[in-house]
Amino acid sequence: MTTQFRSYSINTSSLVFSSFSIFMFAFMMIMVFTFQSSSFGYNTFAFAQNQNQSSYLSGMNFSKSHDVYSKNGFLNTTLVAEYKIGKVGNQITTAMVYNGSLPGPTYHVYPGDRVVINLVNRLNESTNLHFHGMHVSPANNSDNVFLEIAPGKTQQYVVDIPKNHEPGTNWYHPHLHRYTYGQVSAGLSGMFIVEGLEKLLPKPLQNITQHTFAMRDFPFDNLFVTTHNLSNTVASQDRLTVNGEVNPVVNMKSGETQLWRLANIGPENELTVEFPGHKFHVIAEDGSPVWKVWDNDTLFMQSGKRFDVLVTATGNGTFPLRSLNNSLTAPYDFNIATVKIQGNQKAVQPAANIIPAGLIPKRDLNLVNVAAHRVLNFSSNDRDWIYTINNKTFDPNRIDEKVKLGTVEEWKLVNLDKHSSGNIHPFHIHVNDFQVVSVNGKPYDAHGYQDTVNIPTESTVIIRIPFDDFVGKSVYHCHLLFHEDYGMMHSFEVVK
Ligand SMILES: [Cu+2]
Repeated sequence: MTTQFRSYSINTSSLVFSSFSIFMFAFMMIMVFTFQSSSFGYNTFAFAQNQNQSSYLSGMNFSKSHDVYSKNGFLNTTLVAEYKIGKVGNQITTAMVYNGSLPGPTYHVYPGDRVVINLVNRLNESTNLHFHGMHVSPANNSDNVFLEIAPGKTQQYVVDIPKNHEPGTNWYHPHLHRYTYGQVSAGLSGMFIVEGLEKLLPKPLQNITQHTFAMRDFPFDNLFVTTHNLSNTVASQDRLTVNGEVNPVVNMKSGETQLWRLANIGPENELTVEFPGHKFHVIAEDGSPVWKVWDNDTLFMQSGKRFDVLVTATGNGTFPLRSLNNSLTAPYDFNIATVKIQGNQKAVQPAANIIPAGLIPKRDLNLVNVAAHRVLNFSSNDRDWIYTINNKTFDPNRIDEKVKLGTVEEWKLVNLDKHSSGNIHPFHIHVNDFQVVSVNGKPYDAHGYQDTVNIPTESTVIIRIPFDDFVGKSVYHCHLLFHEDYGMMHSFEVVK
């Protein structure tokens, strides 16, 4: 049930222990107690009875994630980032949460919508917001990760979703350099779903039952949440949660086909997802519907990765949805969820007859002119916590790559780290999806576009990126958020 944190060698001198944060945490705890004791008439007595802190705290919890839908082309909402104490599994923990829930609210939007989110920062540190996988403007108060929202401040985000935006599963999380790993680890992430994917399926599947699996490792210890002092977490354990729960139950009827939106919205751990005896039919990757539906027994999902899959229940009984042993962060299998398949009286059409060959026309970037070739070398210095692209750590005031709007570029992504380091680097670029062209010199038969691709150790991945629609400054980076915070991020600017 537990997975282990990726271990970093400890270098305490590179982190300043924040006594101010400890003070704020103590202050917050007092406020929480004061608020709770005044909210019940009989609470003075109850408080006196509950002198044991853990029994008192056991009454508190995170809320369930709410579904928030846009209406008539508009979604106007408030997102409050704050601290909260609650339970993950049976363990009490302090988290950073959006609107009190774990994970944050799930937003359901449609192509053409205007999304207005008032982000209220009630943390004791700065934060901001990124919409991972969305093809939207990176400028001004849209998907702009260069904004910094100070403690106590509110920032209005306005995100205009293009009318031709693809339906699929995306997500949101803080993206402030140096704070991203700590804040996402502590609980800040949520789902952002562009509706309409099932409309691209054959008629019999258009009213299909859907489940979202917002998967993330959790919790860190309480001290980490307020101080981000990593030396506290190196030897600790975490648990995988799905929609805030440990090993939840999913019900299916035998023969039924469901649409599962699988998303790794955690800070760094990889999952190798398997549903024994069943195949995943992938209909969208990273929020992009595929031109070629493919199936596999397992799906490798690094931080940030999404797969929308069709699954047809076979047999009858209880089956684990699990993550397989990987040598990096979880050297053993563990459950993600438990699937209960019940016998179905009604005959259900076998899935093989209705699963489509593809959802969209193929747009092969192998066939287009390439305007520029670039090489990006990723390398790690684990001892000093320095992670670089082309030997440079992130500098928000430097533009690393200048790109012309309306062109397609070919980028060669090279992971210089040795196999023995275990340092894979999941590459992610904002705003613009890409097609993988080759892996280690071998042509890659892409099924569609993606926004995150793993660069294994001692490996080269070549991608082609169309820079359509949006000018402005944005970033690409390694999606192991620890690597990102310690330098492995660069900026690019799209110009006319
Ligand atoms: Cu990395």
